[in-house]
Amino acid sequence: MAINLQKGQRIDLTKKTASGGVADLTKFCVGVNWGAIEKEQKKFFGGTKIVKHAVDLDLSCIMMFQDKQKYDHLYSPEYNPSALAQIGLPPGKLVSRDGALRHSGDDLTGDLDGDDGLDNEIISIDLTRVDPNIDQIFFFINNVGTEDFRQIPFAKIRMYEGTPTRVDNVVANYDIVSDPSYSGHRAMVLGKLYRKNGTWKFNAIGDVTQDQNFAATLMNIAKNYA
Ligand SMILES: [Ca+2]
Ligand SMILES: [Ca+2]
Repeated sequence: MAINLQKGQRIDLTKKTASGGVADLTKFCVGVNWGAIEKEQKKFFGGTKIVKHAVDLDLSCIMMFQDKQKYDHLYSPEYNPSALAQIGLPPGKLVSRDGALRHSGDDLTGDLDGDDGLDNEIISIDLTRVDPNIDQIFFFINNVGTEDFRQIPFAKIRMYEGTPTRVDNVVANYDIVSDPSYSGHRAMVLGKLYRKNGTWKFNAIGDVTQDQNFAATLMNIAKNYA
């Protein structure tokens, strides 16, 4: 049974084995599934039509080294590298240096034909490959556009076993548009994987912030959460 995560909830990363035992969950995906906004618009000669409005959410990740001075990152390669350089950030990339985390790529629209049941942006994780000097991995979401989370028809986060195109076993779910307190916000510190006594755990932080773009959220995390 998947856990419905509550804001601030901490979970152990374990799974049931076929023989009924418990094993560490080391390979899984963190995915976000969301929909484009649909609005009914009056037609000139009467009647209505549905107009679709793309929503570009970005799922990003920052991996903090123990010394808290260094980090690795996954964020969209679509971000302008020279604009990033001006604020001291490296260009976007989809694979972590240790090869442990992989991003499926920047989805610019959300589901245009209703919920397809698949996540639009996915980070695949293999905890056994994470650099031993990294002990916190933060996930965060920004909306590139101006809509706040409550205007998006659906936006769900989940942790699951499988691949970007195949969901085998959902470990945890997290609904980010149903919470009224998310109204008026376009950025969220989703949660963190953290290593404690050699074991990885997950904290569903779920803090919405006033950050205007992903770079502000990244710096906010490095300064206030790491
Ligand atoms: Ca995107
Ligand atoms: Ca989808």
